[in-house]
Amino acid sequence: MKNDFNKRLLQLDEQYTQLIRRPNEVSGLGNGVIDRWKYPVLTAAHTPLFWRYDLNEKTNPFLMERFGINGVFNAGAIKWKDKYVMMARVEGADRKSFFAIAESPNGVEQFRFWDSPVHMPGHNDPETNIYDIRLTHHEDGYIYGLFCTERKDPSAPPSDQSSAIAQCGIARTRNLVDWERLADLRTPSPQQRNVVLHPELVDGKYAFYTRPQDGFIDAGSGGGIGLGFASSITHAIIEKETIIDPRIYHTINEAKNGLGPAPIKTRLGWLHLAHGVRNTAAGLRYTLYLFMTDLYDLSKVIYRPGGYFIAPKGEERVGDVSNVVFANGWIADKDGSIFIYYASSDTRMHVATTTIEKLLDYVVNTPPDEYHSAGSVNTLQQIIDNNRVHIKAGSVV
Ligand code: M1P
Repeated sequence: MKNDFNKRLLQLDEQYTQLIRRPNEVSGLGNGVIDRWKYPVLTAAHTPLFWRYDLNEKTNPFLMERFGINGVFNAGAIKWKDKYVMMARVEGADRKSFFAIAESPNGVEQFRFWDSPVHMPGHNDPETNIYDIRLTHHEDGYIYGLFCTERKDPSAPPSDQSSAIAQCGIARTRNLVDWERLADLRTPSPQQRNVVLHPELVDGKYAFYTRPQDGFIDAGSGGGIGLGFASSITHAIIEKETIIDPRIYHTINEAKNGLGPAPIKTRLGWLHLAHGVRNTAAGLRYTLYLFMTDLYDLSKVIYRPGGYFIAPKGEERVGDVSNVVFANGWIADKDGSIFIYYASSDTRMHVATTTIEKLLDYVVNTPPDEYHSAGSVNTLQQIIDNNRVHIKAGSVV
């Protein structure tokens, strides 16, 4: 029995170490906008063995998992002490999510979890579940984490054990370890998810991107990504939400949308990464898209490239909630590199890399959606016509 325990422990350790040390590589030629990396950067198997197993042979002679991890996904991200840090949504086999921090030396491989998960303080009205944190290094000096809180809908009848209320929790920290929980955000909307704090004050107020929704799943009358302001962050109240990026019929965001991470400030405007959700016969399909707002008027969208920026591909298409890519974390390095951390199918984390110059080119020069097939054909024909000169000159073929 003793030998078996030790042998299995060695095997598990070897398997884990190989995974954590595995070098990553760019996958294929790509589309010129981003490079996808071959291996997922965080998965359930990246969680430490000492989380999942009781390593005492006396109390766990078969060396079984005692705490199953179902998935690691929807991570916030930040550069912290020269390390690339993700604050991931870790979902246990019991379906409850919590946050845990993993760091990498170069942003694309060797992500390793810190020893303990984040102990996020609660308050008087404890939530059942927390998930999808967005990290904002704010100009006031704090790092804020805005996340979704979920509680059972008190008005649901006893026969309904599914209906829930989603709202936005707010916490702040100076070291990513000790978190101060602030009051949950209050808005005019019955439910909220995908709320993000803007990194700068606007006329002395905190600016929030919201996603008003009527129900837990359905956006309902919630028209898209909203913008609102609050004078206090410790008891943040938004009186009015203005929709800045609406849902639109027969587009990638017809069903719902939501902002991803906090926007990146560029010389042309604020660069936003968001997810859009469309209907299909097989259910909802989540893709990512970019848009840009004015540097001084956050409500004004100045570039809105048509279509999606990243869609689920290959193994990304399959998981707990299939056909989903979702991003709530990216890192902009000082040298202009961008690391986009995206989850696939509510199961695992991936990275795509690019540069700020490429993303600016993408948002400025990608044709906008014309909202009908004839418009798409006109856009395509324009590209073909412009290319004729190159085809004739023989420089392309
Ligand atoms: O399952 C896909 C995503 O669904 C929700 O996102 P949204 O509110 O935009 O539909 C969230 O539960 C998210 O965590 C999840 O990845």
